[in-house]
Amino acid sequence: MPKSPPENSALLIIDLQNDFCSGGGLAVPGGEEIVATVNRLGSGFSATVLTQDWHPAGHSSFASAHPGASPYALTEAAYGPQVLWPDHCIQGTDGAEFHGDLDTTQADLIVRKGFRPSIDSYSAFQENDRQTSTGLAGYLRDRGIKHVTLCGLALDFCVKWSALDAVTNGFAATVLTDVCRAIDLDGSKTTAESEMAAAGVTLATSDALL
Ligand code: VGL
Ligand code: ZN
Repeated sequence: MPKSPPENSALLIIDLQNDFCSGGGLAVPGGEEIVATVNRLGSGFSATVLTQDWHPAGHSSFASAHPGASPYALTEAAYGPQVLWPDHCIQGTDGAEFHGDLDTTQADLIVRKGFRPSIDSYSAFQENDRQTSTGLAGYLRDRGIKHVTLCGLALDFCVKWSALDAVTNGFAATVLTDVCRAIDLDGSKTTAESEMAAAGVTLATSDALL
C-alpha cells in the first residue's frame, strides 16, 4: 500500500516515451527501467500529469535541421544556446508514444510541449525561450496544487527544468531521483542535481512513497 503523498500534491511524470527508452531516437540509458516504479507510485496524488515531448518533423532542435551539424552540438537559437538533438518524439510517430507498459489511465492531464517549430521546451512549465508558458502552472494552481513530485526522463534536461520552474512558479518540488534516468552530457547529471538542490528542490527516493 503506497504511503500518502503530501496534501494538494501532483505527480508529474516527464516524457516517459519510446524515443527516450532503449532503441529510441534519443535513448536515455535505462529509461525503460523506471516504468514499473512509476506505475507503483499510484493514485494517492491529488492530480497526475504526464508530459509528452511532441515535435513537428524538422524541428529546430534537431541536428538534422541544421546542415552540417552533429547531434549534441550547441547552436545559437534566437533565445540563446540550444543543444541539437537526434530526431526524436515526432508528432504521430511510435517514438512519441508513451512507453507501452506505462499506466496512463491515472493521468488527469497530458501536457504536450516542443510543438512550436522554432522553440524547444525542456520544462513542463515554460519553453526554452523562457517566456512562452505551457499553461501548466495555471492548471495546477486552479486545482489547488501546492506541491509537485517529479519523475521521468531525462533527469538532467526535462526533469531538471520542470523542477526548477515548479519552484519559480511557487510550488514546492520533490524529484524522485531513482525514478529518473539521465542523458549525462559532459557531467550534466551531477550539475543538474546540484542546481536543483541549490534552487530548493528536494531530492528524494521513491521509498519515501512506496
Ligand atoms: C528531452 C532533450 C530533448 C527530455 C527532450 O525529455 O529530457 N531532452 N527533448
Ligand atoms: Zn525534445
